[in-house]
Amino acid sequence: PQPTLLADYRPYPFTLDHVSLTFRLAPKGTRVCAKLSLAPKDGPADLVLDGEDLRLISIALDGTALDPATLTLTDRQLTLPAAALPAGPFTLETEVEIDPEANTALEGLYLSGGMFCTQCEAEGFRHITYYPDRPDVMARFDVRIESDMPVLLSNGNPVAQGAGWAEWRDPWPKPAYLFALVAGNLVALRDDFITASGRTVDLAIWVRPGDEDRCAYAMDALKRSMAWDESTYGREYDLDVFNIVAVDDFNMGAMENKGLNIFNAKLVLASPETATDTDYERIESVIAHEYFHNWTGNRITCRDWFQLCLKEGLTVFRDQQFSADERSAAVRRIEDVLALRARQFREDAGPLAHPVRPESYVEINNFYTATVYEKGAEVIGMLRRLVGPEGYRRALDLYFDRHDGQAATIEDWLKVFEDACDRDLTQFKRWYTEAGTPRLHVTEDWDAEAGRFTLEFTQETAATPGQPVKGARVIPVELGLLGPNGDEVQPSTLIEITEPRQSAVFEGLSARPVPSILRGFSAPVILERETTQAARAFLFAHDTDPFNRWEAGRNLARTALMALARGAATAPDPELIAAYGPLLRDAETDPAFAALCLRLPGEDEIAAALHGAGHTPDPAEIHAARARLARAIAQAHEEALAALYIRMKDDGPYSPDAGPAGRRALRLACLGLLNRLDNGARAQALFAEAGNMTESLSALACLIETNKAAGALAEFRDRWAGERLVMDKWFLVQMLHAAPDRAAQEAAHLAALPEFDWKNPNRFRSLMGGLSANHAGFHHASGAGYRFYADWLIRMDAMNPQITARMSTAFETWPRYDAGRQALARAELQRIAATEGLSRDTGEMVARLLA
Ligand code: DPP
Ligand code: ZN
Repeated sequence: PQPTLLADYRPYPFTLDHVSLTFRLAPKGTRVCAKLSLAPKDGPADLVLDGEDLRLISIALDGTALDPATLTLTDRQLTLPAAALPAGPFTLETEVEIDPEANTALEGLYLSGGMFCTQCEAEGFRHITYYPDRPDVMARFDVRIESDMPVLLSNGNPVAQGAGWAEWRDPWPKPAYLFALVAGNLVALRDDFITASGRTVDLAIWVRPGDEDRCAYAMDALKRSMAWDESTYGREYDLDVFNIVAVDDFNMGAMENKGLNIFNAKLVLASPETATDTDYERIESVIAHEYFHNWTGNRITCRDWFQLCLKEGLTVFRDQQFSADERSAAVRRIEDVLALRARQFREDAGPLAHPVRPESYVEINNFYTATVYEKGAEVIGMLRRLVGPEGYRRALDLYFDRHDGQAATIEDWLKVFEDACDRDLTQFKRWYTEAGTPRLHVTEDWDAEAGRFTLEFTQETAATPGQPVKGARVIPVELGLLGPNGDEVQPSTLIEITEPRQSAVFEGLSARPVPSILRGFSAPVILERETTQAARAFLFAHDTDPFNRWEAGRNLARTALMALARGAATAPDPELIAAYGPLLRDAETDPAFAALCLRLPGEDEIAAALHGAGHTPDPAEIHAARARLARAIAQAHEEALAALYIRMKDDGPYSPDAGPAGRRALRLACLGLLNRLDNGARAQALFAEAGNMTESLSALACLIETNKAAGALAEFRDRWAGERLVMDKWFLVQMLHAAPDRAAQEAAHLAALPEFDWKNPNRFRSLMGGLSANHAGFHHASGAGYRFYADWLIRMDAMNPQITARMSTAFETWPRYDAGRQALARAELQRIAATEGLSRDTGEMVARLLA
């Protein structure tokens, strides 16, 4: 298939003012009537409408049926020649038939558990009707739904309804990807919100009967999000109603359709018994994310899909700001950076690397990536740092003023910063156009006589696919200097690196300082410092910037693990083990922070670091090194860990708030280490008494690791047999913690169980995602992990290409490993590539993985 190129963008030659849609819903034969009010923009042009898997029943121009001979119909488009069209405005009416029941790809209109629902981003609407399915065509929608389902929902405000029908009108022009329709047997949790200007908005979260008592947290998060967007960005909601629907079968996390957000059920439903603290935290941030899209995405949308980061990077940045305000900012920053490194740095370092704003795609669904989302958010964080909070607010106000109602570009976005802050962003724009994670190398020089401390920075970005040469980036580096006793001798200051090589000089110092560089992770770069474990331990104990304090501990641990894993050290680093002493003594002042410091770098992170340092990672050795270090830490600090494990116990009623969740996180981090010594004894007791899913699941993980889980797993399975979201966890935890030598076998065993409803994306992701996250299991030298995984990708591709393509990214690190593993992985990718009838989605991914 031909790629679509950014350089080929042309405006649509027609305006589409208004569309009216009528749906006669039926599982097999749904009829969709569409009436489009079109007008040529500048003279005659062919009218090209997108449409896939549609059966055209009738088509009429200005009320007169069209002779089928006048139109060209392919399996992707319907074209009416310019000569057949009037010179002025006209209406085009079509009726098509579609088959929601057969729609296993879950794009367009489909059935989930007996309910009709839609997913139109990015190009799902063309599976519903013939339409200019591109984000720069924005129209007002009127929708009529006819169905015997009790609840019938669409975008905008309700107009009227009766037995078997309902009508909706969305007053705000929108692109088709924001269209949504839901029809089902649903119940609602209702509430309302009064906006800053005093309008009442009716809020409802729609779920299957029986789930209504699991929506309170999502509703609370929604109301807090609405208030926050008013107070922080001055953005008010703009419809009379806001509806959220929870759906069991969903390709993504959630979708910001105007006035009718559709969510993967796992990001709405929560009770203490069924959801973990992490689930609650994610629900809060995704509810916020989708709500924030109302302004950043819907009121201002993207001109074309290359601009996806315009809405996603900004909206992720906004949801991160929201969570930081609602919870601990430092903890949230550390979690965001962990996720960024685990997913985005990994992507940037492999065959799938692409710029935040790509320039070419075959299937746009393949670009809903960590680079577009998370790096897109980092780029905005850097902009905010460079222009300051006031400059940022001015720029955002200008953005909303200037572009409301438009489909905008990254150029438009940067221009508002240039205009509002009087700054040239030409060089900064490279963050959007060039892929790859810059390496920022720092050396120190201390001139004792002059009292002068110099930091010399050099930056370099490695080649990525299609981009052999990179320019220097603008890198905002927040840094401070600490004196020998831990006092801050140079408070945090922002240095802008713009050159390939640049230095920063600090005068008037009485002793050699220890620099704390890249505070708050002020830029998404890999910082390379020539430093010692002792200097790291010093920062881990004294840094006044919490992010860098955590970072120092992480570097200390990663360095020790790398040495162990490649046999360069024979025993765990004593400097590291000692460093946990003060941390544990002080842990209660910020339990969530201490819990993060106790978490050792994961195996994939160690593998990436080894590869980055020029070594070939051995997954089995990495696994062993990590186990060994954890055990050594547990042995050295057993008493302190055991005391904290008892003191962090919460006897009150469960609350998902940051405070109690942080205490649980610390307690469970202690459990994870103690489990290496007590052979599952504490985990056994905790599993028996746990009053919430956070504790149950951690206990279960510990029991699996100590090979004591048979009884607990059976009990868990019996208790939660009817709860899909909980059973997903049951699959996931077993795969994450399976012994590497048995992981593929274990996966095959789980996949053969009747509960493995693989067509459900969440269930499939639990098992396959769990296997690929089991680093030493997936990358087992036998190739059994690769083989099993590829078998299932091939099977899933015929059912759901989008999920398959997304999951194929498990292979993106294959060039890191030894020749044997490379050959095994390559063979599996080639086998997938050779599959007959492979989807465009997966075809593009495996081609890039093999390039
Ligand atoms: N636009 C959706 C989001 O919020 C896509 N899943 O990220
Ligand atoms: Zn989004």
